[in-house]
Amino acid sequence: MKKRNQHYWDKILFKIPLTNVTKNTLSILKIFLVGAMLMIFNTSCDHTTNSRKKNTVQIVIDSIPEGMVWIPEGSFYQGALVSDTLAMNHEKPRHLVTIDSFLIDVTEVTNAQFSKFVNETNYITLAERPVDWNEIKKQLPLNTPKPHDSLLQPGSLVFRNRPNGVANLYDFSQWWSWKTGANWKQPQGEGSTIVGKENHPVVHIAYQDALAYCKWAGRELPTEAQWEYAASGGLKNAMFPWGNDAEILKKSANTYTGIFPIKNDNQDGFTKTAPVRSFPGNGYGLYDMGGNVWEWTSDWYNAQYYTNLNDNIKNPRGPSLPIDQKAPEKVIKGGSFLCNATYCASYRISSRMGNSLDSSSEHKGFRTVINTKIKSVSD
Ligand SMILES: [Ca+2]
Ligand SMILES: [Ca+2]
Repeated sequence: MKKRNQHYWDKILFKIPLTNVTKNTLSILKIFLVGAMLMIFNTSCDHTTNSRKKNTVQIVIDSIPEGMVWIPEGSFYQGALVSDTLAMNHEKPRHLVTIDSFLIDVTEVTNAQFSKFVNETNYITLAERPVDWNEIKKQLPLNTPKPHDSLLQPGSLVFRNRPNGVANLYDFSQWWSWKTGANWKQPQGEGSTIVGKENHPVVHIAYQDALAYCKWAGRELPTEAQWEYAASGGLKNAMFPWGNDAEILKKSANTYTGIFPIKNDNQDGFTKTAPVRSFPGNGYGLYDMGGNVWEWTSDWYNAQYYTNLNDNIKNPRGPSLPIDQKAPEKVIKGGSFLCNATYCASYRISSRMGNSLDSSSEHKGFRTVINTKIKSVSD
């Protein structure tokens, strides 16, 4: 499948000056493309559906694969602490969850790891794929005009500081730019490179890219509950992966220090991604659960999901459907190098955000899990 979908059209609708086509025409295009995307998505996400069923039975393995740690079964409270003044409504109410044991990557998937996958499979990420107009127009009204070629080039979203300030902190298009040529191998667009960044997290990863890697590696994406349980590192009532001390943020996670999005003062040592393991691990030995790059989970996003849950649920896997099936979103967790307390304190464990499936950007990656029981952890 070589198609660009919703986020591509979001970009040309809202980010790129319209030339040969009118905005209204593009709006119509978008509506039809979202519908088409849904059909495509229903096929491409069979893995998710299957894993939902399959995951009720854990596999048994003999030893822990390199680069993973075993998270013991247990119970925890998912969602925001009552004392968390930064929490949003969709993080509430806090509810008791029981989780089976599983294995999770110690770090975000790195460029080196993703390179190995690509070298073995020749996989092409969504951000690298050109828009195939001949394919897309089959799903559009007859005689829909072809957009200008400049709007059909592969690319992704790249952050830019706005030293002159912004009108508000709601309109993210003020600091995101659609950049032709931006992808996991060229994180900042044409001319940039990952040479020397082999140990940085891979970025510009859309949901289906993460799934493709998981399939190749024999892994899955974590559920939101698994991710949150792992992020706590075994701590009870912790707001952050390192505890409750917000004052040690710059020593604990790669975020945006300074005045977002005007000036990054670089107090934590990194303006973009940091090599994984640059900051201390949490209680389970997991790195960058707060900050560095956002991480995909397998759960559909629904802002009301927690309000409908019973307490003490076991192995929750999120809503059965996205809240908006025309614009389906998955939950991403942990925040990124662009998080800042004044704007997006998503390095908090309970923080969550919905992200459209085909949206990629330079601050979004993933890590994987294996749902497993181990014969003997001491083997
Ligand atoms: Ca930083
Ligand atoms: Ca992270």
